[in-house]
Amino acid sequence: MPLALVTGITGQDGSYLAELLLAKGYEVHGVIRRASTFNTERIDHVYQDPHEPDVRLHLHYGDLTDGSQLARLVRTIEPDEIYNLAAQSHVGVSFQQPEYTGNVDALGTIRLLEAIREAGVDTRFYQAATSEMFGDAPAPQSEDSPFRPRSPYAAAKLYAYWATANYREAYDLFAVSGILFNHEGERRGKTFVTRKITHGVARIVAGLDDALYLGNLDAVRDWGHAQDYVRAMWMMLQADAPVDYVIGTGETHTVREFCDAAFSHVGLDWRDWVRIDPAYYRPTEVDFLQADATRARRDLGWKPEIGFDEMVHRMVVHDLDAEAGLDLERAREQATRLRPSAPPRPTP
Ligand code: NAP
Ligand code: G4F
Repeated sequence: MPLALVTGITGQDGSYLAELLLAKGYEVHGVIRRASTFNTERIDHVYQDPHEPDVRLHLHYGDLTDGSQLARLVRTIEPDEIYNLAAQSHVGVSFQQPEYTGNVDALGTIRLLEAIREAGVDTRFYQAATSEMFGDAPAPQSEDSPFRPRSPYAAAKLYAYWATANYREAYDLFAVSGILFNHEGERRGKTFVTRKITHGVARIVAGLDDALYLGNLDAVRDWGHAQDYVRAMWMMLQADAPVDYVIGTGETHTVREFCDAAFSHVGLDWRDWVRIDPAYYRPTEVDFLQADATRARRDLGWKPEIGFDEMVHRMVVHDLDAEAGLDLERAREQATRLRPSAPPRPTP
């Protein structure tokens, strides 16, 4: 039975990856942070009581800032594959916590790579790199595009990217970076813009909010569904050789278009409900991300299966149910009775 160690297992991607690996027959070891409240909501449905027989999901306390524990986990578990998904993953927050973001996202990766090197285990390593590293490089961005990071988060992830490449070359480690473009879904954190919007739609329909406050509506992103992207992570570690890959759909939308798609799902005009709060503007913005994932399609045979419209649909339907207890039909009916509280319309 193959063994996988997953950092960031309680996150969006970690939870989907855990499901995928368990379905493929892996024994999965996840690293979780100690918190004063439960932080395992996304993996509760696959959690197994350790006292049951044939348990294949094991959780261990750990933190990317704690190198000695990472070393202990790698040495004792001896995983065949390691997926490093843990990160302070919010670009906006990284401007407020640049030092912490660097400690976790950059140095945390080095701590894990060092743990592997020192333990001498024969393992394959996946690093969660990001399209943010491209910054304002011309679109579409491929593996050959220049890196021009525009945030502390992107700079930290670029450090981790080069560290991964260096350990591959220096120590002959099967270590790869997946340069993943934005991927979303029903489990996306509620402070990322897509989920903030679909969650906001649900709260407005439920009468809990009368406006949704956003920042830059002009940003263009290449949004896919996280379930497709964790499959790409796994495929990269099954390849014959360690190669970095760009993963994305190639299709782009503005934040404004995402608003339109989500609000029109329930028959509302987004311009009546969305307001601009400059607090959400970033000191430097990444304006246009579009993936050229030709290499992944050619070498790995990877392609996305969930399109933009289906993704938005799934997120809106999920949030209407979770937040308002409504199905789409009843939500649309309820939305006809809503009246906007005379908001100033943002510039279209
Ligand atoms: P996410 O939902 O924010 O999950 C981040 C995970 O990292 C959570 O499990 C979190 O634990 C954990 N974590 C944070 N700080 C940690 C620390 N100091 N030590 C140990 N664990 C820590 O992120 P995601 O969307 O699943 O993304 C997964 C990875 O892919 C991240 O590295 C992200 O930067 C990268 N990435 C994401 C995207 C995307 O569009 N989603 C695109 C490219 C790259 P808690 O649950 O306790 O907070
Ligand atoms: O949803 P976002 O916060 O995602 P962002 O910054 O693109 O980063 C995400 O994708 C990266 C891959 O490219 C990952 F590496 C990273 O970990 C993360 O998952 O913001 C998307 C766009 C930005 O241009 C932002 O300025 O939406 C804009 N935006 C407008 N209003 C907003 C808001 N973003 C957030 N979070 N909140 C707003 O109110």
